Amino acid sequence: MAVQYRFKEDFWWGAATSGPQSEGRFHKAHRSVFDYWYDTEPEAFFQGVGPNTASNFYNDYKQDIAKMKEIGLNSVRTSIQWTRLMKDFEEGTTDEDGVRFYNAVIDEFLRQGIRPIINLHHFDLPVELYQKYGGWESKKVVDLFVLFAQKCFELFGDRVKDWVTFNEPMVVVEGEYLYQFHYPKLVDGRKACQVLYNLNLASAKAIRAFHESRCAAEGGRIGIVLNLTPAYPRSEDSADRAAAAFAEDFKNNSFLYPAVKGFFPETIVETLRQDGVLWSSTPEELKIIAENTIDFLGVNYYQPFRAKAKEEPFDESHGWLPEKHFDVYEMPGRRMNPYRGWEIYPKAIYDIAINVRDNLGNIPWYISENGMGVEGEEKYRNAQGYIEDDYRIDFFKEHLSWLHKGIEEGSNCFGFHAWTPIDCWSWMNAYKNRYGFIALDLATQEKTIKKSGYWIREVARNHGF
Ligand code: BGP
Repeated sequence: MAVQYRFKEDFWWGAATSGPQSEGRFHKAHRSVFDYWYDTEPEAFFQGVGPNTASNFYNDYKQDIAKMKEIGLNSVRTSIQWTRLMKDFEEGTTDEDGVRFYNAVIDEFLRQGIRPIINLHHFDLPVELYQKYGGWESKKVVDLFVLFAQKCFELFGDRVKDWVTFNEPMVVVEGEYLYQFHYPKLVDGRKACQVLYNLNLASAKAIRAFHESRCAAEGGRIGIVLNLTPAYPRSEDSADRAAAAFAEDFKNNSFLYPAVKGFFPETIVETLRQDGVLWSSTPEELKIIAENTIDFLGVNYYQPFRAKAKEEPFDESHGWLPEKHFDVYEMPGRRMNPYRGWEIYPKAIYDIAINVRDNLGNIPWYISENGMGVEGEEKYRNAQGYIEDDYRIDFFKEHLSWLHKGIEEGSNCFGFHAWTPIDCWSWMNAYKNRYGFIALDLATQEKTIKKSGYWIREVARNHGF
């Protein structure tokens, strides 16, 4: 096969999932905020389906990993659930079955020759830490997270070489404290900003613990996974550009800068101070953030963000929101994924690559999630029994060709992970939109490879497409 877009031989071809979205709740002693939310308000979830069974990875991990191997993935990211691993969050004791399970999973990945990338937090805060301390609003919880992280490094760091502190911490800020799509569904700008700061602090403290552990000495690395939504202005007009610049700094750089450069964007600190919503910090904490930056960056890219200057003055009566400084711009004619309601704009991946090269010290990075969620895929199942998801293959090809261009121009990108290996449960949307290379039949738990799964196998084999 002629390869037009060739990637280097050791490029990561893989996919990402998370503990809460794949394992199911079997044998879990504690509840995460999502488990709790489902138990108390099941109707909030698409068709009333919660995280209880998910895609049954807890029981099926051997078969699932074998399938990931079959489609040629050389690396896979998943997460360790805080609520599964720990017996007592404050004493730092671990649950026997949790330790057994994650050991078995990691060993199975390695036995199949798949590199496991282990993430420590994928929206799954233990609900008792929310009820007792206010969750990420509290610096006590920051330290309890570090205790959990240390346990993970101790238990699994002999085999896991690539660690991630947080998946999409901005989604915690936005979903829980601004736009009400994650429990506790608050609208509280001041708390949102404190949580944003505390998550950055928690990541830096976990990175410090990692660098002090033997994992780092033995060649391990630690990073963070951020959902980057490059912000584009409606026009070149200075007011539109200023609006987009604020959105870029708030949505992307308020995690990217601390993680990579060790400090917050000055404009954000200044604006939040003027707005009276700046977080509380101490010089010691800022020093920890400055001194403990990431070894590599994961970028989840799904959609761009488009901003325009405010047309009406911001209504302060409901409290502060970042929208005080920009309006969302719905660009006419933009390409949309109609199922998820997200814009499709593959070139942004190139813009991210160039931004990393030019403004972030060309740190080693990879695409840690990219994908297309589609509803009702069963109708594309063919006579041979597999789903013909050509739209997904085209989506990946477009994104990969822009990524390839960025790499050709010197961006230090070492891999591409799709969301997700096997159709999995997705928060409020449950199983509405499917993303996997492998289809899940919810009724029978049968898992069948889609056309995109056979395609990615060829891509991995040929180092390109
Ligand atoms: C990312 C999350 C994933 C996954 C994905 C798809 O933001 O890291 O957990 O859910 O998005 O999004 P959704 O499931 O909302 O369609």
